[in-house]
Amino acid sequence: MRFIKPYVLLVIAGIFLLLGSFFCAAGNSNETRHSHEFNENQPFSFSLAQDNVVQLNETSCNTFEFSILCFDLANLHCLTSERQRLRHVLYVYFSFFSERLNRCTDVVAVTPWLAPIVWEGTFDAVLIDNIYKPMNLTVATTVFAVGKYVRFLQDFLETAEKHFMVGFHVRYYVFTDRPHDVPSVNLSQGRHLSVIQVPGSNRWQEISARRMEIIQTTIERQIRGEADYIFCLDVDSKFHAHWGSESLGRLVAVIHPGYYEQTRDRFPYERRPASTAYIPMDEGDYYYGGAMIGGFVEDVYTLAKVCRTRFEEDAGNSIEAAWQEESHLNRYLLDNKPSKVLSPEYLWQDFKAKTKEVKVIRFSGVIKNYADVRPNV
Ligand code: UD2
Repeated sequence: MRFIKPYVLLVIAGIFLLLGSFFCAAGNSNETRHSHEFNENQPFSFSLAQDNVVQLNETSCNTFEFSILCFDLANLHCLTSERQRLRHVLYVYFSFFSERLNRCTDVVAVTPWLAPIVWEGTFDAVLIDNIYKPMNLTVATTVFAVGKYVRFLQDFLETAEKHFMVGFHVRYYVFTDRPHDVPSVNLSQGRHLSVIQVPGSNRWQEISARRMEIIQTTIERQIRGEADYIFCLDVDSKFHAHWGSESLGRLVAVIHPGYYEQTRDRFPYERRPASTAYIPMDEGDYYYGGAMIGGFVEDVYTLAKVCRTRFEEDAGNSIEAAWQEESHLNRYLLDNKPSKVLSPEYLWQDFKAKTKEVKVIRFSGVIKNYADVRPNV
């Protein structure tokens, strides 16, 4: 030490001081950059209040979808112990800025009453599954196969096993006058099938229309105690791609593929004021397909009961609505707005060429020879 001059010591100390301040500055700038990125990814803050209502401090296209998701979750009366987990999941969901919703361009993804319209690219299937799967839900699925329509059951069930509510408990209720012709299809674990015998008819209009009555009475007798949600589907159809928990909601309807590009004066609503299904020319939201209704069991129960009563009232006045129960469904949904609307991806028709908005066909009616399968023409 005695050979080191004091000025050398001063130079070494200076170097250490310089290096120290350099590392400090670098550390701070890293922190600043990191917190900037963090803010960019979290442009919204929210909190779950006691009633699971989410409070947001900013709005965007995504807010619609997000608030409706929360609305449905609130309806499920999530347990308080679940709230912390939901807070996390909802945040992650909210951070998911889907390209289609964010741009709000080629399709409208929300109704004027702020219900989501479910299109491919507007949701994250894995995230939504992560919310609903822990709830241990059972989904009832009703399907009518009366007369020759029993021939459609095999494809319907086999494709449902591949694509429909996979990973959920599903209870199929098959209504038929030919129980012995119901095919045996291998069902995955947690999925069951009940066959319920119903009378045949020599009028297809009656078979189609009586579905509401039978759904109503079967919910009263059986389904109410066995399921949380219900979907009522046409049997002459096949699943082609994922149909999952993104479709769950309090009251769910599907936009008919034949009318999603039409203005409402072109919708085939019942136009005769004498019918209880009557919709004037200047009213109506969408033309909903009768091949799918869904929602909470109790909400679908009320829908079926009201439509059945109105159908019978019309029959008493010797009037049958233009498209039987589909006309009554459309009148009901005009007064009782669905909480979720499925795009025509969830109800396509095989004879119809795919359009550019429809990225995925999930469920589609097969081409059938009406004269061959119906009891009357
Ligand atoms: C339309 C609707 C259908 C219903 C009907 C009203 C779409 C795509 N389809 O279909 O949901 O509203 O118009 O009249 O929106 N069925 C039998 N046996 C029969 C006849 C019918 O089981 O002999 C059942 C079967 O489940 C069938 C459903 O009723 O899927 C509807 O009948 P449809 O498919 O013949 O009616 P369609 O194709 O005109």
